[in-house]
Amino acid sequence: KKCAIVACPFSGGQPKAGVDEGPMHLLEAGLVSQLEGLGWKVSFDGHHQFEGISAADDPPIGILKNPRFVSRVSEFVANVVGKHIANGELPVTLGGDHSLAMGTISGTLSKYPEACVIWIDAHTDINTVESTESGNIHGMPVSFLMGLGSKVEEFSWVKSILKPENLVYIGLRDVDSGEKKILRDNNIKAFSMHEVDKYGIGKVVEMALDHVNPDRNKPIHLSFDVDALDPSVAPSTGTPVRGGLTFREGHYICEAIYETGLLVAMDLMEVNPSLADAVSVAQTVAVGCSLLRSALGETLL
Ligand code: DIR
Ligand code: MN
Ligand code: MN
Ligand code: MN
Repeated sequence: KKCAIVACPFSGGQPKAGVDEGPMHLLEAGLVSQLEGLGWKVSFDGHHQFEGISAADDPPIGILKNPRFVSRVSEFVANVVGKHIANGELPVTLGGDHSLAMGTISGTLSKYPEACVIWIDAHTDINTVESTESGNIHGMPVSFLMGLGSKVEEFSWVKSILKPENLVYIGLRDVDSGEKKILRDNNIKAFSMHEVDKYGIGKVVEMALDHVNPDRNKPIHLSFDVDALDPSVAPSTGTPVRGGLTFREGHYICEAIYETGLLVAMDLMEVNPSLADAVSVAQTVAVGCSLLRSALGETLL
């Protein structure tokens, strides 16, 4: 049992400063020793330092903001994650904003092209170059991974091999109209908070796994945006949306995925310790650590 912490202090996929401090806070809260306490051998090679690109050298492409910076960081992260998996380690990537998942999932797919992705988020992050209204690339990584929309030369390193049938969402409640069309057109399975209310989280996770992993034999990449949780549970994040997952629903998802024995990589994204008061920050950081522990095998009994 080996895992590797990939600490990514990166905020270029969205406009709010501070999300780059997420990894430092999660580690200062004792994440490494917490995972060691679950029996993992944990490697942590320090916080990656991403060299910024000046605004003058990174003008928008269309309306995409910081495209070169986002692309280069994600490409770097893809290589790091891919190497850890090749080493037999389970990479645990700490964001940073969710554009990083372009990198982490590329890394996972480089080793396991048939891996499925379970994306836990208030948002679908599947805007294309055509559909994005914000130009914030953290709202777009899934479309790049699937090769949707017109191609951007800067992102040509992304292999775009994620198939729609290998992706499932849980926790959605703020999906742009253009994204809703993309989900329909590509037949992408999604469980919004409506389905969580209707069926309960146990049934939703079972249905999600039945869709992407019917024989329970494919590797799983879990990409968890902390804004999937209700803002009362995880207040310190850049785009909170009310009506989210409870503390237990979030943890149940992680526990159930651990129980499959198929988890090969995990992301914990969008913790922003500069938003909200100190108590809320500590609460959000603690929840981030406990979600990670649940996904790596912590049980209640
Ligand atoms: C919105 C917000 N759909 C966008 N996305 C967010 O900017 O594309 N993702 N907040 O986490
Ligand atoms: Mn700080
Ligand atoms: Mn989100
Ligand atoms: Mn997200």
